[in-house]
Amino acid sequence: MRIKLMIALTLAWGAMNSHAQFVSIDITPWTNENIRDWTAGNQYPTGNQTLNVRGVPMFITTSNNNANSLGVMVLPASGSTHAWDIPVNVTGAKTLYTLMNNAWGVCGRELGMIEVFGQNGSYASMTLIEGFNIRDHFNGNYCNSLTDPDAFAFEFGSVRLDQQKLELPESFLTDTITHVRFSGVNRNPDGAAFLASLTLQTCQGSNGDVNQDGCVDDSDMLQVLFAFGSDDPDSDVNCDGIVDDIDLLTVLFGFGHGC
Ligand SMILES: [Ca+2]
Ligand SMILES: [Ca+2]
Ligand SMILES: [Ca+2]
Repeated sequence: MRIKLMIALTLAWGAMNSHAQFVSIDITPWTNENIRDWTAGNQYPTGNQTLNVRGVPMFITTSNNNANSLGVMVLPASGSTHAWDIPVNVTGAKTLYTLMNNAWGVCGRELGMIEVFGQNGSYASMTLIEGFNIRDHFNGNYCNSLTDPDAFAFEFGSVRLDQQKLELPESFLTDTITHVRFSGVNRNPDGAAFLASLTLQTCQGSNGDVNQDGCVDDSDMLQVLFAFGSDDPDSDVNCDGIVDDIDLLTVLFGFGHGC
């Protein structure tokens, strides 16, 4: 089984001097359904393309190499918990983004989990709750609400591929993610969750060259000073979510490097 890790083109998304990079994880080997066959599914885009969702590149795939399909991993109707471990080899991750929804759905029910495992023991999880961060794929019957402020309604006519967001603990910045687990139970009408896309955002610490012109000098120091106290990711050298004295010191200690 060949696992493709696609380094999305950072240049195509967002600022050129951002430390953030996106890594799309291709789920093609585990897809088991084509949701373009579901109710109003022909309103979904076809797979094998990258969608821009809130500035995040999300790769969607096909099912059985059918160019007119949108392949997803949907929890099988086994009546018991099913879990997939998706291998990942990404160091320095900051945020995990998914595109998920489900069949049917009763608001408030737990449908499963997304878990993230680091080589050195870092761990994060996101519980999938119907009507909170995941909902029925199709408008009309069942549960159609999305109330998690971190979830984003991403709609195509009357169907949707909503985006979930999981901020990872800081320990992942120095750890390597070994795998992401998608698990849960398929129950009608509670819901059967599916995963359509998985992207990790990483943050690479730097030597203080925040404007990435190859030289650590007064222009980098000024950029960090002007952003001081903010969460400006372009000036947050160590990727801890705030621009503070640690970032400024990194620039000072790196002063003159590469000039
Ligand atoms: Ca519905
Ligand atoms: Ca510079
Ligand atoms: Ca910082």
